[in-house]
Amino acid sequence: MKMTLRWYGPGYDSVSLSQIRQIPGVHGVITTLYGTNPGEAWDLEEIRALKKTVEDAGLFIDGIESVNVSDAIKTAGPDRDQHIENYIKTLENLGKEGIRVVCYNFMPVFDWTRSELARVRPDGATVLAYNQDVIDKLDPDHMKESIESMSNGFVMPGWEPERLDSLKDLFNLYKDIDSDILFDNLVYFLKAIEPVCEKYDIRMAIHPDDPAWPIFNLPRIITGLDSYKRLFEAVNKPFNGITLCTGSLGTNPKNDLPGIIRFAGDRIAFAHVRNLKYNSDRDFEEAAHLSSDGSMDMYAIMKALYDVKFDGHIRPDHGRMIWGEEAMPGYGLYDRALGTQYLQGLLEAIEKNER
Ligand SMILES: [Mn+2]
Repeated sequence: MKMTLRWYGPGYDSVSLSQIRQIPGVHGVITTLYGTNPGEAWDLEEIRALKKTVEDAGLFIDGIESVNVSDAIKTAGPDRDQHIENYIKTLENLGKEGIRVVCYNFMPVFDWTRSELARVRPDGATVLAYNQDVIDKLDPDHMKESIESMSNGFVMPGWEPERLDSLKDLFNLYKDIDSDILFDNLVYFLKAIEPVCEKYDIRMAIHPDDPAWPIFNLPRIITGLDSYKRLFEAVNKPFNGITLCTGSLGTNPKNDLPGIIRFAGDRIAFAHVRNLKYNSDRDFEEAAHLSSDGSMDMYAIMKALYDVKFDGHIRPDHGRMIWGEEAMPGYGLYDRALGTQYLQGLLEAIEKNER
């Protein structure tokens, strides 16, 4: 397992590569090419320049999160095949630069959804939180404003303003898309990119839906064990992998995370490991990575990853905002750095104990 940190690139991230370089055990970053829109092909020279920036700082690009899939691909719109061709070009360019893991998601309209970006916890830390009653009362058309007003002036990943400016049109695109159609569109996409992934040995790592149930009447297809059974059966090839994200799958307390890890096994191409605290079945908040701060057994999660011989890249996920840091909610330096140390500590203990 190689420890990484998500990094949004110069001009977008409050955290610098030199800071990341000083976190013990961190091998590289998970990043993306900002300024590109879903559906466009990424330029080889721009990928090279990003790679050089990261490598000059003594780190590696250990994976891309994300190459976003366009709404035309998700809805089988008129531009679908052109966008897939562009996606293939992007994968080819990433493959030429030795980048082998690509995270993506197939969520309609909204990426991850939270009702609060700065809920205050008893120790004064602020965290992202979700309350179903608040979401149920919310007009999805105003989701953009509500997220923007809470995001400290940062552009939140998945909530790019250009896209969300036309929310009504977006909802319209999905009005006839149920979960079976969405799943078929995912399979169509995967089959189309299979040859380029196999040529360059790229593993596609689909991120689970967050939260792991339908919201705003939009379908969700990657929510737990049954989704993975269906996904692996539909495209039974090693390139068709997953991002094991405990924070997203774990939004549903019925998801047995170690069980899912053991089922997915070598299809886990990338891992996001973090903790959540459930306050009720309608309300949860993000917690420190430490097991006792939340509701998850982080030891059991790391042990399961060890047992399935997961040897890919792992990163802590959303951190709490602590020590007065000002950053994109969930993506400050301090708490995620603490997370890397805790997860590596668990792993060292597991490895030495097993030897
Ligand atoms: Mn995640």
